[in-house]
Amino acid sequence: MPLISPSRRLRRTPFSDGVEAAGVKAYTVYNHMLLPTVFRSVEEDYHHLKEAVQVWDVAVERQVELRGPDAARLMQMLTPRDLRGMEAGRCFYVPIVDETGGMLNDPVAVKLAEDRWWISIADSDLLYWVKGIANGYRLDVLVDEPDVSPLAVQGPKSDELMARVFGDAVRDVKFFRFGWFEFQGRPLVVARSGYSKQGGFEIYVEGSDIGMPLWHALMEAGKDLDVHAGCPNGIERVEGGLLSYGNDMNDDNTPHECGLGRFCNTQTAIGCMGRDALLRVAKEGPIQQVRAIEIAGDKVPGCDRVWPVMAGEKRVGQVTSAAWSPDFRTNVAIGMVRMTHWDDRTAVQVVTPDGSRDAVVYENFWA
Ligand code: THG
Repeated sequence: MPLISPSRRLRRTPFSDGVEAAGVKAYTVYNHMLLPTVFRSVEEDYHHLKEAVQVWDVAVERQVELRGPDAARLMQMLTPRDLRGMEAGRCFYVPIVDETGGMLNDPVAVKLAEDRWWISIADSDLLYWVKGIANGYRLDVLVDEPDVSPLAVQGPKSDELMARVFGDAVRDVKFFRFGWFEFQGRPLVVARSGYSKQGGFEIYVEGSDIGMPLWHALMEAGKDLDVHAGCPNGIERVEGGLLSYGNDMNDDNTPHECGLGRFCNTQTAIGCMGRDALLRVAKEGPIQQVRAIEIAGDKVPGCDRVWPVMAGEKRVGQVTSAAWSPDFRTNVAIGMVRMTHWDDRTAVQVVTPDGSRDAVVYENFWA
């Protein structure tokens, strides 16, 4: 592969110096920013993530901040998930849809206070959609991208590492909740969340100046835990069925097609964009849906375009992410499959770049 030319448009993060000193081998671009994808090798990183603890530069999870009296109203306009029962101190995974019910993003909403929210976005320019709605409806709310960069600590030893840096109280933070914890006298949001199924935390680092000091503190405190720089792992996240916006879905898909119907309460999410369209699809049900797909044979190549899912001569879907799983000793994949073939254990074929392979559709992911 050719290199990518650095420039100001391709933003570095507060942790990029640490990432590069740790020997990052490849980057991708996400929200116009550098996101590491490989340190030692994707497979070595995978095993290490499941055994030890890693520190991830996920500053690309940019925040869209809503501040002001209409912040909560605006947040509910953005998502079909009912936010009425959501208290400050909680994080919600929320589909964001356009006026047709198409997915614009699948962020984590962080409720700091009734009048202050962070939307921790996936890879699409959500800021402009949110500003458009805030201004078009003349809402009393400020919308901007603050200097907040998430740093994730993931893996089975993440509780121990976090307790050493932030104190034992961090162990009591529950899944998808956050607390305020001090680092160098600065209060930071620390949530139990992250883009892996191995457990861990996300530190919302407010102020780029403390990025590298915090990075070093975690690396120093975790030496005997075998802490290493890591990143969202392309194998582990497919095993766990964690969706990637732009890969596994885009604005052509409804949340129901993405398997995110459980995060929609379209009946009661009054005022949300695309509500009428979603009420229709919720009633009729989707005709295709995200599924786990096992692809037979040796390690598949990287999936940088869709691979058709076939039932004989008939196209019944597409694979959008795939990887060889060392633990399950098979190729794991995520795809969109039509209703006629989405039942558990349906046999299909997948057209990979090096030929057609036998495959099986599953209703549940591996992890
Ligand atoms: N953390 C934060 N911001 C993010 C991500 C993150 N922004 C970008 C991207 N990841 C957004 N997409 C996701 C996808 C899945 C999850 C979180 C964000 C996730 N899902 C869990 C699951 O599906 O098992 C739990 C969902 C739930 O039960 O609420 O964690 O990772 N800050």
